[in-house]
Amino acid sequence: MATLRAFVAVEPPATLVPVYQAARRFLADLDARLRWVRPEGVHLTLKFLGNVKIASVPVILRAMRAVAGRTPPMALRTSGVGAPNPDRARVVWLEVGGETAILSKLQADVEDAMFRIGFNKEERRFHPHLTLARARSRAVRLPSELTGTVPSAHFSVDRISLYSSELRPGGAVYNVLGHAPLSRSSGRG
Ligand code: 2AM
Repeated sequence: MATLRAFVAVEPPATLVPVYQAARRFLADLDARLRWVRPEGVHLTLKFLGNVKIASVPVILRAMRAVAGRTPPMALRTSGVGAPNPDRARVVWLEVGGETAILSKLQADVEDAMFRIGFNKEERRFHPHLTLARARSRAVRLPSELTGTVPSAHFSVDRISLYSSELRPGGAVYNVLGHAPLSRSSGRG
């Protein structure tokens, strides 16, 4: 049966481009050792699904819409360049701040909804981030003065998206398969 590699994520904000460019300038010395995500491909992953049957896409979207329909929109911002392990970084990301309590609840609800339709639970703790680049081969050491070196991008999130990911030699190519709108009438007050 035909499958595709899929994940659930928040789309990149348009306000990200100058921040992305500033991060890239800031890490210019490491450029040869990093493979940068295309700016339009940057996303905030909520749930990596792996290979899914194409026939399951409507089921996944229905489950996403049920969760999104009881989640309010939220205001987020990027808050500096970072990495899980800055001394031996395999990925470089932008930290995400703002209304992350709503985001974390959304991520946990997506995780539960996907588990109920047959996907495995993610073992790793959720850490809100936007991956900008990955090390080409060996891990890189990031400069120590990371925070405050790039401006913040402020953005509001009013939907989540189901993406497909096609692995190509030049890097993954992402396509949006469908959206699930967050509900203004849910949550807050
Ligand atoms: P990240 O960059 O936010 O960490 C699409 O492939 C996205 O799913 C990636 O950008 C990555 O998110 C996440 N991802 C990829 N492979 C994964 C895996 N094996 N397990 C968990 N998440 C993965």
